[in-house]
Amino acid sequence: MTPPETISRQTLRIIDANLNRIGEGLRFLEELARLLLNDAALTQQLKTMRHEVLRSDWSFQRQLLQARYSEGDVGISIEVPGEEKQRELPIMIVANARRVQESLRVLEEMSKIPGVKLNPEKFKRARFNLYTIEQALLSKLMRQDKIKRLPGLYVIIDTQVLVKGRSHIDIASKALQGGANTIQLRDKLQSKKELLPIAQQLRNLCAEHDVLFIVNDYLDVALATDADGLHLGQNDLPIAVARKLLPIGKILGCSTTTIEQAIIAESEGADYIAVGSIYPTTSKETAKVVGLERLCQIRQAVTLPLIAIGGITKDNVAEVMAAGADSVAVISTILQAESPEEATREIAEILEV
Ligand code: TZP
Ligand code: MG
Repeated sequence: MTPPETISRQTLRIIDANLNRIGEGLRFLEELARLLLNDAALTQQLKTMRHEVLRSDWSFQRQLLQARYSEGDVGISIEVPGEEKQRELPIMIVANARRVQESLRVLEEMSKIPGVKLNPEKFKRARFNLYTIEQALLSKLMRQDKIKRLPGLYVIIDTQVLVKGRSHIDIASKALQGGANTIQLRDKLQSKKELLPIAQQLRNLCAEHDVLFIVNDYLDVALATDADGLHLGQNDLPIAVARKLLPIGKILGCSTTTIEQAIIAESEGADYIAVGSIYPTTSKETAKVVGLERLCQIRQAVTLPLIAIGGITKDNVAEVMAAGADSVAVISTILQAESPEEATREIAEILEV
């Protein structure tokens, strides 16, 4: 019988150092995903990866600890020119992801040494997974400034609800004067050829006021007008598909009525979730009334910003916010008001308190 092959101390030291580096780097990325980006899905993926990669039996862990000799590590005092002390967040994400990827690659190779009972495939899988997670972290970070501007009053200019004689741009200007911080264009009536110049005008107006402009339903109109984002419902392009097609810095919203839909939207890459209809509404024929209770439940289930929608007025906006909304979306209360500017201001003022 051939004796079991022993692993040299040098091999164990390399494995130990690289496992430590992976754990530290993944923990750093996880903290960013969790506390800075507020992204439950990415946090979960990083946590799972950290646990899977670092998991090993206790006797092997004991061998690694025994072989550890940090004081004698010549690498500690080596500095590379260009390794700055202060760094921007995106550079820190890339740097940490790269360290982990490199260490995963080292372990993949070390696993092939006779006697080492590690699975090279596990490290290879994790490395490829991390390339995708790194891209998702960076793209989320690039949308962060827009996502932070969402809380407040989200006014939807819906062609179908516009009072005759009032134009999209007119109402949008009034809503901006009144304190709206997001404008969405929603249109189920016109051709895209007719809609495009309206969308372009709204986009320019919003840019002048430094307010977000979102297009409902149409990815092509959002792209053509360089809108800040796109809003999709359950019967539109799936969120995961739109995420791939939208430029990295554009935000993506998703309409939901159930907890399951909200969880799926979050996991597929939505940046915010609309929940409704909270109250009865006449603005959307197919709307289901879900109530404040559902809003509370969705608040518990996801970490993304929530926008409550449906039947919202100055009289119920306080209770909607108290139930866990970050913003409220309003159509008829503003579009059909005698003074859209005043109607916007009344709600915006309550939100500021
Ligand atoms: N989605 C759920 S309810 C609704 C939409 C688009 C309509 C909301 O309009 P209003 O007039 O603010 O109730
Ligand atoms: Mg839609």
